Amino acid sequence: MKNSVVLALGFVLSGMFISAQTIEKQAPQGFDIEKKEIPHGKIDTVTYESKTVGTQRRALVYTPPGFKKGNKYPVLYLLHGIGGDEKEWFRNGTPQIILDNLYAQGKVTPMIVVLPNGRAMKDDRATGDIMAKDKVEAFATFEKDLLNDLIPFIEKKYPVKKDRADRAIAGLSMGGGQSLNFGLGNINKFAWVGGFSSAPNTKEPQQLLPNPEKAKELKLLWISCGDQDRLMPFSKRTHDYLAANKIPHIFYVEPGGHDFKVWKNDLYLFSQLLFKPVDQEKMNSFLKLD
Ligand code: FER
Repeated sequence: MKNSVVLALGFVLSGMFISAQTIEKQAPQGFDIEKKEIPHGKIDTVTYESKTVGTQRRALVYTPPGFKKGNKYPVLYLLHGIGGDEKEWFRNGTPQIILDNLYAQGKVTPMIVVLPNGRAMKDDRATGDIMAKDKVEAFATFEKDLLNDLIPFIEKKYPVKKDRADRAIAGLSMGGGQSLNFGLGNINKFAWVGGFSSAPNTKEPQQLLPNPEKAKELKLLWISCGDQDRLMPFSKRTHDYLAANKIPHIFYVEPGGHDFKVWKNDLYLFSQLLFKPVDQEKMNSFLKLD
């Protein structure tokens, strides 16, 4: 009896050790440098009708290298921060370069990446006082725009898989809070959820996930934050609640502050986990990856 417990514990610990060893935590040099000689994905600007806002709204859409209309792709909705718009990731985070480079190495499952404007209001530009109440509230309104307007538009216009298992949501800061709020609030719609350096708009854990067991239906729940980021408490309290409720998730405390160096690294790591079989044992061992 005792021997078997020791054996089981040894097995679990060795699994943790192996996982921790094999998980790359920092993108290698050059991961975000454009390489001319490899195939490139394509960025489109799309306009969709938002019944939620009552306007035509814009989003960018990245289709992967080798994209074919005849195939069907999973989709990642990738959300920006409080000072950004649909171009923030594209300009500062260059997901198109990071992903092109990963595709060239066969490291990501082909997916479509949608970069929406998460400030769902008539004037959705990041101008004037970006912290104004109506602008901050518009980040919450975006839940309706995303679910009722943007996702149906993308699913009509692009060849995409429509199961929850083929839909991911992630974002940085305000977009991280949105991803946790919308993703965990709509587990029937999203199976992959990532919050990078999530902002104070992140709901309190009890509100975020009143029934923690439900989160076991997720394929991946990723929470990361730079160790120098003053917004750490919003990630930490979410992690603490998940850990207390034994919900498998990744909590990655990485070197850095509240900036794109961290978020590019997050995208590099997170994108490689998406839309692939999940090893639950491995997930558990990621409980705290730092
Ligand atoms: C705040 C501090 C930071 C806040 C939002 C942020 C709404 C968002 C930062 C970002 O998106 O980079 O108090 O309140």
